[in-house]
Amino acid sequence: MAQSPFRRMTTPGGYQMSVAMTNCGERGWITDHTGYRYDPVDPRTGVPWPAMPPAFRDLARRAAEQGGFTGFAPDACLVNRYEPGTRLSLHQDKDELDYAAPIVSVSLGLPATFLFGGMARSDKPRRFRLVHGDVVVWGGASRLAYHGVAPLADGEHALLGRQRINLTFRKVL
Ligand code: MD3
Ligand code: FE
Repeated sequence: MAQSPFRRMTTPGGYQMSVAMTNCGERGWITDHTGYRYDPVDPRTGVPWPAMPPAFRDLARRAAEQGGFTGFAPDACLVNRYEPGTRLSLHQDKDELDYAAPIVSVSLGLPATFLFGGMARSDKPRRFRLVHGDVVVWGGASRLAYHGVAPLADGEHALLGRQRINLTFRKVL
């Protein structure tokens, strides 16, 4: 966070996201007026994203293994910061090359309502509460499901204060 600070990025449609983001690993997810992509360099600083800490990589690999995906080797970790009122609208994660690899998410801080939809945006999403310490493995049929996060309710978390941090581990190369 010190090397590559959180920032609110702009979508290709010209909207500023309410969620603030940063990355670590060989690639980081970014969006700007030209589109979405994974880039080795932080456009804010002009230097590569910070390395993925081995403890992060190992946690993601062990979680994927428990979910039935052996040998998960993430090369990107997107870090999302939610403050009260911020949300992530329904979307699919389609910017990775290999949909056979799962995505592993780690929730920290305030609880959130995760929206888990179907293969069409119009499918009514199911709601799941994600709390501090939850780790979820999204693979197979779920990998391309629409999903999002409902507006974050205000609160105070003992370790993280008035925010939720979510890590998503991805294999993008
Ligand atoms: C289900 N993040 O960064 S993590 C994202 O809580 C994203 O910040 C949410 O959606 C968050 O793209 C949800 C859980 C997650 C991540 C990727 C998925 C669920 C997924 C990809 C496919 C299906
Ligand atoms: Fe997503």
